Amino acid sequence: MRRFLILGAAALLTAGTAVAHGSSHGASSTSGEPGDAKKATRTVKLDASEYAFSEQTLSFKAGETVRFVVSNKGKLKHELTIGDAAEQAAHAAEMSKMSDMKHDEGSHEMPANSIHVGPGETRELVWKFSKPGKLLFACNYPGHSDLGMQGRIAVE
Ligand SMILES: [Cu+2]
Repeated sequence: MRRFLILGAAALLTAGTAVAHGSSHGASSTSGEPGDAKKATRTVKLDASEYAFSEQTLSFKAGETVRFVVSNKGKLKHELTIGDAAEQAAHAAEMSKMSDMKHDEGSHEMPANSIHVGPGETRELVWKFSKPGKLLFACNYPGHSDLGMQGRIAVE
């Protein structure tokens, strides 16, 4: 338990640094852009639960549009954010500022690279990967990614 607390504190520090340096956050992203579902060439199904996604590593080609279909099989709310480490940290910092009660979709501006999925729900995020690089997918509810809700995306 103590180890998780230390990891959590480290994550908060990292997130704080990212925000202080004004990392980009929003539709224009280094990791890609919102995609058109009609142009999707792949569908990736991800099950979310406490505290894991059903996949840990994904790989795509630059220029590929991917339809992520996320089913929440757990009892808590989860989310999926696609982005580089700085984007994940920025969104995690934003989410840690608000209580779970208030953090419903619509109560704050969601970045385009993120969807929330309530228990029992299935929702989709369509994302176009623009260039090669190493990205992450994660659930940014406080503590969830440290407990295992994260994975790697390689774009070649
Ligand atoms: Cu989660």
